[in-house]
Amino acid sequence: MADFLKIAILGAPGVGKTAIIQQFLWNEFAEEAHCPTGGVYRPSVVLNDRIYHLVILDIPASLISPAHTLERWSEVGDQDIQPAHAYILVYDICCFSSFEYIKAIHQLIMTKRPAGSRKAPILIVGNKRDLQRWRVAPRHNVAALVKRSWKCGYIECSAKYNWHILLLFKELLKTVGCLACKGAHASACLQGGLRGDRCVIL
Ligand SMILES: Nc1nc2c(ncn2[C@@H]2O[C@H](COP(=O)(O)OP(=O)(O)O)[C@@H](O)[C@H]2O)c(=O)[nH]1
Ligand SMILES: [Mg+2]
Repeated sequence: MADFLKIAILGAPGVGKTAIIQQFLWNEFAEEAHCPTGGVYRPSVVLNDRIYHLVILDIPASLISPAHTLERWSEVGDQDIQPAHAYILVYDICCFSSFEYIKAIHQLIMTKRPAGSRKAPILIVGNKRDLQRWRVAPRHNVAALVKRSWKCGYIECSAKYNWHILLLFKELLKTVGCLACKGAHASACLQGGLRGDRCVIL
């Protein structure tokens, strides 16, 4: 049996949204900034003998920013985009304004969420962990705020060094409630799969 999951990745320009996706899909990292147009990716993920077909929306800040509305998500290149099943909000741990940015986006999601609807989980991701000597706030302070006040998951990663990239997608799937077998977390491994739209075994 396969499940379809739409995951929207949001955050200020330059925080590493595209870099995270590229590491996840292709184990690649580019030092230069990616084209800011975003994109839609459709990898398949195998987790505990189940296949999940993901639609990952790399949403450019020009489309959705704290000044915009969530209705504009339908403009992201896929005609039938519905509200996402899960959100990844990325900030740069060295950039305070990028945290303020996702704080506003989080508020926007909460405001636009239809009353009584099943809550799509939101995972907060602090990227650029490799630059942590320049971080603007202690990790435990941010994690506590995000978990206690926002009721969101929190994870830090480095897209540059492919550190915690798999873990963050796995955490997200767990949170979505897709983890059929909760005991099998330690043996995470990535296997090269299909070209282009990859098949990832978590
Ligand atoms: N040092 C470091 N740089 C990163 C990391 N992730 C992304 N970058 C760099 O940050 C810049 C912006 O990345 P990009 O993925 O284009 O950001 P986006 O606008 O959020 O999609 C690029 O120069 C990347 O090389 C990371 O984990 N560590
Ligand atoms: Mg980008």
